[in-house]
Amino acid sequence: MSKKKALITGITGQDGAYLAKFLLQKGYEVIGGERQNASGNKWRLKELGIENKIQIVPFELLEENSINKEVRRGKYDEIYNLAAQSYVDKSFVSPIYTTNVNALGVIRILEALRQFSNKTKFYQASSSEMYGNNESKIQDEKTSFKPISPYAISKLHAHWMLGLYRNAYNLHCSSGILFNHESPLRSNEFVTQKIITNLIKVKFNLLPCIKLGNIYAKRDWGYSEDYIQAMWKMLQQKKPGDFVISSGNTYTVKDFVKQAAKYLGFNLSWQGKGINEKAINKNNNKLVLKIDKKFFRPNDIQSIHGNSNKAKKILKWKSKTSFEDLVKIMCDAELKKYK
Ligand code: NDP
Ligand code: GDR
Repeated sequence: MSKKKALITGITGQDGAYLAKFLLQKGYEVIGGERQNASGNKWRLKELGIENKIQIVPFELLEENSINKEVRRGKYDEIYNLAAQSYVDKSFVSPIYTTNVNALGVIRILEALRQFSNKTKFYQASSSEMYGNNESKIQDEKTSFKPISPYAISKLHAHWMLGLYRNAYNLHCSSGILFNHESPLRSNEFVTQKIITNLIKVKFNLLPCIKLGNIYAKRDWGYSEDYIQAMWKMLQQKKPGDFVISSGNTYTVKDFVKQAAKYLGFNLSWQGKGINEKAINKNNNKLVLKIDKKFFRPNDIQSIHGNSNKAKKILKWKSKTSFEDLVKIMCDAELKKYK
């Protein structure tokens, strides 16, 4: 039997790298889509030792021609669209660009599939951000969406378009509504990696202190390497669908700081309130963390908590890595760089 062939857009990102490794292990031929003006940085693929096992092709979500050409040429069994302007905070600064990439970009792919490759199975990276500050304490596939950022609205536009193409044109399209997932490959502009890299710098006296915004935001954090397996499982189903992928546990950003600080040997004392809140290391009386207004967003999700029972039942998938283990994996990987 010939090898299955998959295109992963956003191959240079966190999930793209882990998914590529996973599909290679499953015997796939993996092609990675890289955007125009790409970061050019393949450090994640190098880190996983797969840089030379993947063919890279141009794939720019802003360019219909680039997408049509590749979808037509590739004759893919599966396409995973992980590419996006994925920063929620940046979407407030660049709402038009974010919408063009995340919403229109997906329609460009769906149109290409409909016209040139309607047997290809398609995965779209949808997001828990689409729920916004919902009344439901726990979110599943039936919960209504109330997006509160340009990023979330762009993702919801794509999500609904995908549903339309599935129903109207019978395309095999599935959406993973993924809750936050992290790893040592996470960009340090996201809060978990920022906390860990900065705490380690503070520990080694390379940074005076760490500055954060809303530390009372609650997130349902899981591990990227667990979550990418659910993407693949979705495309192995006879029937496509939408699936919530989450750990089912929520913690505040402050809990994440506490857990990482404990693992890294800090003995924190929290003082003050609101913008004046800070954390001191009781071992040496030095400031470790303070709040900086600059890192607050115009709108923010206060709490998010996923229910992945559908994925458990149909995909036989569940989140395996605990919050404590996730923090440990990320801290150990960062500490290694200092040895
Ligand atoms: P990353 O930010 O790590 O990766 C994003 C990727 O998209 C990068 O490879 C980037 O390329 C590429 N990209 C950006 N703009 C374009 C463009 N115009 N055309 C083509 N490619 C582009 O994201 P993650 O790996 O964390 O997430 C993967 C997907 O899942 C994203 O769509 C994200 O929105 C979504 N998601 C992520 C969650 C998470 O917690 N990680 C949760 C829910 C959804 P370059 O390297 O050149 O910048
Ligand atoms: P998020 O992740 O916006 O949920 O999007 P991020 O880690 O950026 O923020 C999580 C929460 O932490 C608060 N926060 C800070 N965030 C950042 N980045 N920097 C800070 O200094 C800081 N201080 C507090 C934020 O306000 C927020 O409440 C991620 C991305 O991967 C999206 O692409 C994906 O769709 C969602 O997760 C699910």
